[in-house]
Amino acid sequence: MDFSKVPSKWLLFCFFLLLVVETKGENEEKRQVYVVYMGAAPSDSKDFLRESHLQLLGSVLKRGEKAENTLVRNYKHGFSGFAARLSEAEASALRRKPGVVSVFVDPVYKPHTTRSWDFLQQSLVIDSRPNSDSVPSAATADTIIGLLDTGIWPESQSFSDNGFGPVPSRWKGICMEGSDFNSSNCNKKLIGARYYATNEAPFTPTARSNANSARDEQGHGTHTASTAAGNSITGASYYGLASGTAKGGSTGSRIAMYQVCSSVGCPGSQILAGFDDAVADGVDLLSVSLGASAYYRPDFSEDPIAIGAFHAVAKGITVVCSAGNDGPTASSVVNAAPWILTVAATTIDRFFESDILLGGNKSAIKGKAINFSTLDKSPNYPIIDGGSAKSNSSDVASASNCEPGTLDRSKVKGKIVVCTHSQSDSTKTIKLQGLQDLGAVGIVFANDMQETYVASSYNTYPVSEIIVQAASDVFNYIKSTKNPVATILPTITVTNFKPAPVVAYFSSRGPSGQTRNLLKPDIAAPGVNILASWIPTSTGVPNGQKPSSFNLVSGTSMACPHVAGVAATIKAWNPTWSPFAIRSAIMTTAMQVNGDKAPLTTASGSAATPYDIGSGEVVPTAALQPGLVYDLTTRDLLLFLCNYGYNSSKISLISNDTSGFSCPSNSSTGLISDLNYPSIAVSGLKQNEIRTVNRVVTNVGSQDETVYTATVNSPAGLDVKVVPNKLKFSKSYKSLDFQVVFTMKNSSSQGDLFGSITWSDGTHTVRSPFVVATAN
Ligand SMILES: *[C@@H]1O[C@H](CO)[C@@H](O)[C@H](O)[C@H]1NC(C)=O
Ligand SMILES: *[C@@H]1O[C@H](CO)[C@@H](O)[C@H](O)[C@H]1NC(C)=O
Ligand SMILES: *[C@@H]1O[C@H](CO)[C@@H](O)[C@H](O)[C@H]1NC(C)=O
Ligand SMILES: *[C@@H]1O[C@H](CO)[C@@H](O)[C@H](O)[C@H]1NC(C)=O
Ligand SMILES: *[C@@H]1O[C@H](CO)[C@@H](O)[C@H](O)[C@H]1NC(C)=O
Ligand SMILES: *[C@@H]1O[C@H](CO)[C@@H](O)[C@H](O)[C@H]1NC(C)=O
Ligand SMILES: *[C@@H]1O[C@H](CO)[C@@H](O)[C@H](O)[C@H]1NC(C)=O
Ligand SMILES: CC(=O)N[C@H]1CO[C@H](CO)[C@@H](O)[C@@H]1O
Repeated sequence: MDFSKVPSKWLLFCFFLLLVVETKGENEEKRQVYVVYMGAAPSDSKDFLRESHLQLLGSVLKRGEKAENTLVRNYKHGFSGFAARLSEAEASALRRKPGVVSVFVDPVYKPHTTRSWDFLQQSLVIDSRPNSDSVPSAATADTIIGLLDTGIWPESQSFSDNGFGPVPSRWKGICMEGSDFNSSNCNKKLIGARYYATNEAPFTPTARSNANSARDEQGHGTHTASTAAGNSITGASYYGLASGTAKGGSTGSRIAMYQVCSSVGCPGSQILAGFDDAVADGVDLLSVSLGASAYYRPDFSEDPIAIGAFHAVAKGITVVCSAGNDGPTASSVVNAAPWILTVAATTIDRFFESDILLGGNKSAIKGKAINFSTLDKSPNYPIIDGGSAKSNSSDVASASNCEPGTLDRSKVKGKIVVCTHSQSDSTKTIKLQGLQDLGAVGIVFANDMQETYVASSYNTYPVSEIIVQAASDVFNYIKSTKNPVATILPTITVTNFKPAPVVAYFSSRGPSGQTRNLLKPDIAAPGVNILASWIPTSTGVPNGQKPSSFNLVSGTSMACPHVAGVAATIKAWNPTWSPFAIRSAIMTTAMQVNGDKAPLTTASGSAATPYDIGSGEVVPTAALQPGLVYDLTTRDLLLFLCNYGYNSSKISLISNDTSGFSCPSNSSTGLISDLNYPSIAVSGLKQNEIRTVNRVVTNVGSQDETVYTATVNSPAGLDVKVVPNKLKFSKSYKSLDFQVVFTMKNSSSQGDLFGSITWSDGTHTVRSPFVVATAN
């Protein structure tokens, strides 16, 4: 198999499958880690639960084998279950035991940064929240944000506890001792840290750098934690770039880090342990910037994030997750369970420009990238196209792409090389390493995709990235002269860049692969070139400089903690609100226009749809005063599971709140549309068919007596009515029902039709996007 021709996403998928199924079949005795999920934890003794887990495990093992020896860890706070080393036969036997919801091979998830896995060990970057100054400070509110991530760098200024009062007494967490990390690394800001060591390959201490400690050695967790709740730090920059104040979304919140990822990934068994402990420790909110790849989307009952989040939310803990970085492919969104707040990524109005100057004094070609190169400012360096430097044994196409091993050293040494690049190629890091080894002085990547706004960081190596149109100017120049020369200019920070925000090309898209009757993602937030705290690293430090304590990074990973920060502020203002009310406030107050008041667009320039941005770009100030909220209860989620196809017996294992609950006999996937969600999705609507969707809104505004009126924005061919279209709230009528009636009028309108309904009382605007997928 020629791997250079295989799309990298598929390679990643294959790699993933290898991790998962490697040991299957070939040997019944060969064991791997399985997760055994047993639903809600009973309220009684935790010690008893461990005993019963061991007993259950022992019942499938060979006589004489000790259950203790195969148990990896058990879950007993947020939910019940365990992880154990099992053979396939033992796993199947457990699957048939009463009380077991699911048994699945421990999957490996990854942080949602834009870099492919090989990049994670290198450099990634962060950014301060735009315009967060206008958000009232909730410094006295004591919201506790837990993060499941790669760990934390406790010495970062972002986590200093100056000015913080005592740790809230309801906090039950710990600061776990580990290598280079002890209890004095936690303080009144960073109030808890846990890690999950294991001896399972490939996660053994020797295989990972951050063995046995919550200390972050990747940078990702430090970045997300400081974005969610880091202190305000003036004079922050990444080697002079993006300089300003770095500030978390909720500076007054406390932070608890659950290190569930190491350099080799995030095992599901550890993600579950993080959720289990966070629930017991007393976090108010969880920010989870990791997930499965879009090509491996397990059922809710076999997805550690969906399972952990379900039980956290049932306890009133808001769970915010990244949507994934597999866009712009349709239906690539992950973490799409209806109890999760799913976040897409957009750009901010800051951009990093690294221009290319060609010989003969042509005007500079605008490129992007972050470089710390020391090239001359005048175009003194020979520039060639990779294809013309091919080695004798390779073909022009591979050489044009600068695939490793295709270039002739003597032809590229001392030169700037132009490489075409598409998503299916080897990664840019791999290409860069190859060219660096051959002695090239710089690289121009001519991208065939829409990553227009994402500036990758190349540290000390001179790189610029341009889009295909600009590339033709470069290629024409190279052809036009005998000795073409060029240089790559210093990276500059461009502020007030327009348009912004724009949907990040990498952001994963709807519709949800699990159900077309629930709209995902939910919301969009900044996730491109974000500046936030980082671990000190010796790699990529420009000559004569000290390692930066900040970095610029991109990914839905970075968008997620922005929304977690907003959710924490709402929670601080309204401590009794459910996770669903908080999510509703964030979604119904989002904006659908950019800084120029023009509709939000994708990186390719097309109008952004709810499949790209959910209800829109988060507006932190507006989210504090939503007026009305679409609330839910755990029971509504159980009803969702009925409609999704789970039977009553499965649901009664998952939730212990099922007394008197059974699935209605009319349960159907169509009724998922009736879940009281702040957005609406209806699928399979036929010509002339009428579909009615139910909703309930609750007045949370300061006026008890108020009247809201509905307006509808509907696409051509679809008739949409809100009944009634006026809602009169009063002291005794805080919650009111209404219906949205969809009628398909024009059969030539086909596909996914988007629109919105908006309630307004003149002060508040409460908007819900809808999508109607027509029958085909
Ligand atoms: C249900 O499970 C939760 C943990 O998920 C536990 O805290 C609660 O006490 C349980 N309730 C009952 C009635 O067992
Ligand atoms: C924690 O580690 C630091 C530095 O290694 C040391 O100075 C301090 O005494 C340790 N504290 C505890 C409680 O062990
Ligand atoms: C380019 O033009 C500038 C002034 O416009 C001049 O100073 C410089 O020498 C020129 N360089 C070349 C290579 O022609
Ligand atoms: C490639 O082929 C050319 C012409 O056939 C020859 O001169 C050159 O030495 C070859 N280069 C290598 C590295 O084999
Ligand atoms: C419920 O569904 C599970 C599988 O999800 C199945 O094993 C079980 O037999 C079903 N129970 C009933 C009562 O249909
Ligand atoms: C489904 O059945 C329940 C009673 O079990 C009823 O209240 C509800 O109205 C029914 N829904 C529909 C859409 O028929
Ligand atoms: C139906 O929709 C098509 C395309 O959207 C439009 O051209 C046509 O005028 C519509 N017909 C009616 C009767 O509205
Ligand atoms: C941000 C930064 O350091 N950029 C560097 C990029 O490379 C030029 C030289 O080509 C340096 O002068 C810049 O400082």
